[in-house]
Amino acid sequence: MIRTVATTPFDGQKPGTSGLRKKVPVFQQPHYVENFVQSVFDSLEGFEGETLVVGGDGRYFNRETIQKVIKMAAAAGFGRVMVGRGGILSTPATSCVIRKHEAFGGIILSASHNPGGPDGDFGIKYNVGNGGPAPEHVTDAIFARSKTIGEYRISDAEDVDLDTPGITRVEDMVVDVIDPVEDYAELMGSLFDFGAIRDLFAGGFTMRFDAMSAVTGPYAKAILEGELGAAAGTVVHGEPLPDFGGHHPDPNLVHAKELYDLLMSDKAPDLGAASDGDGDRNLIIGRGLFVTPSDSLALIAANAHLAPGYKAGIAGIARSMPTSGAADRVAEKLGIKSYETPTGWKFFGNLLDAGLATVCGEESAGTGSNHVREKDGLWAVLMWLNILAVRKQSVAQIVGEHWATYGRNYYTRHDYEEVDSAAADALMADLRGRLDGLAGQMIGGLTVEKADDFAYHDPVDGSVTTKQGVRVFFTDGSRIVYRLSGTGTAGATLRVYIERFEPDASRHALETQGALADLIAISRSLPDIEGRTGRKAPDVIT
Ligand code: G16
Repeated sequence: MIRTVATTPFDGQKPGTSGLRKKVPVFQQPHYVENFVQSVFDSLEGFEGETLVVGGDGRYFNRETIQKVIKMAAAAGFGRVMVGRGGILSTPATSCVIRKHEAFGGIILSASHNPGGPDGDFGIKYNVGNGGPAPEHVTDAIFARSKTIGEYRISDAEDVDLDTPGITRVEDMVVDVIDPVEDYAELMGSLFDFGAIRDLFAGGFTMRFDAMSAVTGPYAKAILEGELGAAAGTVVHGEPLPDFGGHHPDPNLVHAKELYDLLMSDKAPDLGAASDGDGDRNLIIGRGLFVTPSDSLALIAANAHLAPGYKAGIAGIARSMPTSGAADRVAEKLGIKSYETPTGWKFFGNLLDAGLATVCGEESAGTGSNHVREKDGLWAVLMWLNILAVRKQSVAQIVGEHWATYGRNYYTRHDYEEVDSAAADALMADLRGRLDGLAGQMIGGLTVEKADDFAYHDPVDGSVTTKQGVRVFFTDGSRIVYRLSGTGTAGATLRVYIERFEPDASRHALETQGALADLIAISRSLPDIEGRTGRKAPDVIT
């Protein structure tokens, strides 16, 4: 039976950079999940009888929420829900399933790289029919609805058995429990030269893939160890755990330190890689060399034609504004366009749908292409394996040759986490207020060329998105960017992105923080980070 339940609005159900993210206890409040899911459904039109894809990264509260979503989808009139077995579907696999089965949309339960468990984070994202994150006009409508909601509808049917593949029903709606890996693995097989990668592993190539006890374990085991013949044990932390084993499932040099240390040691395998909570981020480390996500994007763009799915070349490259300009140099050489978008994968959707860009990437460890409408961690790893298999060189040789050809963009991001929100807002407001007067000023030995607050004009739908980050450009081509994260759940996270281009190959082997030392000092003094936030140094450096 379908029940209508009276409710009252909750404050703050505003989707951020990537869906609604809050602490688990917030989501556990009675009606909290239901209010948000009903607000999503109330913001959509034309889904009667259509298919909704549902899955999550397996974190704490995943299964309970999936049951609610299924029962509410039945009450709302969806014709079918496709749900990953065990409630598991990585973010890119969800995008793949939505596209392949021409679903109306999908609900992904994840807070990505944020920690999980009873006191950790949880999240709900809605993806539209192209498989990508809901664009801003949809998330704005969801937020507006959440502020006025007075009731929701839910079936009182028994819970669905999520562990047995096959078809059941809730009310009139079909529930199809699907293998979470199958469609995705098939898509990867169509894009990459699995034969060449098999030969690479057969020839003794070694690798460690750290799934960080998150969603990519089953995918990586099936594809790397199963289809491609990587040695058993290549995938570590391969079981998705509700609390990710107590770690942040964030593939960066801080949270994947064990992997990094291994790759810097004399026991290093040829390649180290990792993915995050929901499988859309990636980390690539060669023997003795970390590849920054910005460089990885540029390298993938320059070498994509080596993979069968991209052999005709790429149409364009898109990167988020704070991502380094390395990819732009590749685009220039290839004679294709490059696009600069605000942070948030949703901004790539129009460019991909319109065929303007083929490869996209972000400094925040996200890389992907037009094969789905999400960034895709395992895709990036397979692309690297394909490139390594064809070029028969080490990661370090490939990166070194890339820098020699295009120059090197030294790049680092400094994060100040859980800063007092009012102090962070004031810091940004002060910077914005000073933008007009910065040009021509000499700071720490460098001269400011121009400064602005990034605004994006979408070339496809004409929409304009403003206030996406303060950019300070220097006359030597260096750049510092300031913005507040849209994915945190406690206080504010100030992100500072620092970049310098170095064309001289004899200066390509410097240590990154040292090579950027003068800019790093300016990045702290210009907005007086210590005075305004009390922080002498960042919490995380990547
Ligand atoms: C999300 C978005 C990305 C964004 C990242 C960091 O990634 O999808 O586009 O770059 O957050 O955003 P922020 O700097 O606002 O914290 P994920 O992997 O968390 O879904």
